[in-house]
Amino acid sequence: MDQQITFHDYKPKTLNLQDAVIEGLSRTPKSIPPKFFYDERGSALFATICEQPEYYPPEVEQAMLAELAGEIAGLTGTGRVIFEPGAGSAAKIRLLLPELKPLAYVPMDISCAFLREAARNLAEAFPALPIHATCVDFTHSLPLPETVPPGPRLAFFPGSSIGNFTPASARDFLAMVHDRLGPDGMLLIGVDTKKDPHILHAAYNDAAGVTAAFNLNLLHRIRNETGIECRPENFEHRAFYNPEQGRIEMHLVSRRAQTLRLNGHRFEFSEGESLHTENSYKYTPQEFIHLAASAGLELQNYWLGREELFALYLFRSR
Ligand code: AVI
Repeated sequence: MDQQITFHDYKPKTLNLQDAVIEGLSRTPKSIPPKFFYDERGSALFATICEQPEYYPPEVEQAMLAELAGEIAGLTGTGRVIFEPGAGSAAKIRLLLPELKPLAYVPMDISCAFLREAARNLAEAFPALPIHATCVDFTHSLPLPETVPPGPRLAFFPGSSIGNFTPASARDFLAMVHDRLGPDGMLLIGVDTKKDPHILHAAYNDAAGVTAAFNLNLLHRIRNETGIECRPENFEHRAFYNPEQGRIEMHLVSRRAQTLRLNGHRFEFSEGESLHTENSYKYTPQEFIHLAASAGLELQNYWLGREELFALYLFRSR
């Protein structure tokens, strides 16, 4: 089975948590980038978020992929090279493979160990699929290894991960995808829609408290990995929809005045002061189609899922 998989390590730089913490806590307002959520416990908590009834995106998107796979294949044709930035467990692509019948699949992920395991599991389920597992920080580059055969390309970027970029960096990322697509390339992307703020609020404030635990885990991680003097119980989870910005914001709010100390640095928090941990932008179809057009992508088709909760877009490179 292993001849079916080639593995390519582009040695993504390990993220320096301590530098990011010092930099982020020195800012006004204080912030830490959301990529630091995903240590082992954070990734497990995110998987549990995806099972919460209030967090609709995974369920709606999966139903759409399963239902639309044949229609999507009718538009893309078969025999493409599919690459998936941030493929993770490569679960969603399974819904498309029987219809899209790709020439090769290139999962890209920053976690090499996780990627290897995902590639092995996928190879077991799809023994005829050539897999070129590519360990890379996809936010910086999207290399296609030399072993990848020539052929028209399809980028797959599900899960509304694009929502965690600012609109300006989303445009830059889509432009990088566009450059990788080459002639006749296509992009299939899942994007969360703007909707009733109550639905959004519930999705990021689930009753079981999993999203709160996910957010607070950032402080546990920072404490364990940098040794910062910090009591996570002195912070609380806050997530709300910001209609001016069109985004969910997640914050950790200080329950009291407190000082966090790290390597001779002191970071003062006043009571109620927030540490901004994530933005999750939501787009109307019109807004997203416009954003993608600014990155050179031309709309081929789009679909709205149950109650217009989520959207899938298929673009062609111009
Ligand atoms: C990974 N990303 C698309 C999720 C989102 O909805 O923005 C991360 C998340 N944060 C809290 N819940 C889920």
